[in-house]
Amino acid sequence: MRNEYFLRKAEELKPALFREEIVLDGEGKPMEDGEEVIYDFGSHYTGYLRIDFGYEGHHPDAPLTFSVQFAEIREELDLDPEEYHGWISRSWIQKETVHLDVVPSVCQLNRRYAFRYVRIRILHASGNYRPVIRKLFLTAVTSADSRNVPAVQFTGDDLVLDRISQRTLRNCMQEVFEDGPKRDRRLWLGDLRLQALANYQTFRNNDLVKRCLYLFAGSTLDEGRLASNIFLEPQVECDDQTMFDYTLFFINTLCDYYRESGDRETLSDLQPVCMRQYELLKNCFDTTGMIDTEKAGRIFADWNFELDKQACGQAVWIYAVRDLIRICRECGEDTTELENDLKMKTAAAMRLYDEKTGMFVSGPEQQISWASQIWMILAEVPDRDLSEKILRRLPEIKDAVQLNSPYAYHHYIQALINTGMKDEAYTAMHEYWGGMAALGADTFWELYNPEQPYVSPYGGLIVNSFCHAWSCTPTYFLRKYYAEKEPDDGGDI
Ligand code: RAM
Repeated sequence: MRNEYFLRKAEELKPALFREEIVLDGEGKPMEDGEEVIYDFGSHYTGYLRIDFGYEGHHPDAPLTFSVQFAEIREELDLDPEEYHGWISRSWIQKETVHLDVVPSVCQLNRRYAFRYVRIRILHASGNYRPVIRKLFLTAVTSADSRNVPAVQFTGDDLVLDRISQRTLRNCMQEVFEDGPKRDRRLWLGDLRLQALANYQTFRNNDLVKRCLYLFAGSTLDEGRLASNIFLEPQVECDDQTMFDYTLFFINTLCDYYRESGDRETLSDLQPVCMRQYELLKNCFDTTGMIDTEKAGRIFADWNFELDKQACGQAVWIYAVRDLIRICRECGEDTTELENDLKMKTAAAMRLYDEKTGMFVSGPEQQISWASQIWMILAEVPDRDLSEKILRRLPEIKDAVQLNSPYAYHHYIQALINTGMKDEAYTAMHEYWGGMAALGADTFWELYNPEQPYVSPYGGLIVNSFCHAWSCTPTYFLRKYYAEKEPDDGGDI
């Protein structure tokens, strides 16, 4: 379903991109067939590459063919694309074979790439000439305006995390908040929510958040259900997959946006979209208010195939409906039904609490996981004392299903902060994101588990994204909770 009014609003908010030119000198020496060279741009960029080829010898009498492979982290270059047999397309691998008909000339590669390293391998020239790489020109693009970032005097490891986070977000901020500039290069709801939070503390491009909200509202599935992600080209169209939690996060993202911007017009335009999601998801619960995971369909929560998602689904619903009530109140709507429903589903959620273990359990196997505890705490199902007990005990439960993504880890940090465990949150954040920094990350990664730093849910590291915006939230935590700042003046909700 298309809503032209919403899509027009989104189109009007399309941002201009800032460009930065970076030039590297080539080797400047004649290269043989089969010879290769790796260039390092010094940090991660999202952008376009041109390669200036000259030659030595006679006038070139045949095209030059070369391969070019881009890598976000150095380790990626050691992986052979031919050995990738995972379940998402190998077309994401940033490697091309190029024919250059005219030598000397500057070869413009058409795709936009996400990279720090580039490997160029000469495949075939001819007996007449040997190619020479003279220069590489990178045009980096972003819609993030660094001049908007409030000055905060961070030092030491805080400074490191803040910078890497900002670079991650900046390189993902294009015409929308992309999940990752290498893959999938599009707008996902769960990612958007976290990017928006980091953006409010840094680049402060509220209009980009607004644009993304209107894009989701402008292209929905049957009956107005919000998709988990949106394609932009050749025209805006939502993906046909839905995720229970991502659908609900539209509500939280709108509520946060209103809190920041005080933009009433957008709030009242989109409040009916939020209510529609609430209506559509009603049939995902049984008569006692407990989620039926068959009916709820896919719940994301983390990249972890072991994780039972029942408790997470129940809690995310509660977490979202709390914000839905705030939105509806602000719009002058009656919230009695929502409040009663919230009470019932919160009581149902408490039935997942197991006195024996002192933990929330999930699914038929009564699984204990970090994600279930975290989401129940964020949804304020347990009170503060119980939340604290759970969070203190959790690390001792060795077989509890762990967290695999910075996305899931973000929620752990937030749960600690909400429970008043600010010091523990700070330490955990530094250990986790600092672990990636210690491994040389220029931008934070899509997946990271300290026990298995190069974990991939896709069946191959080569398609992982190493600049993934859902991992950019240390800057949000540091600036919101650990730095001295002027008070906010957004909407009062
Ligand atoms: C990944 C995307 C995105 C995430 C989904 C669920 O493929 O890159 O970040 O939201 O999965």
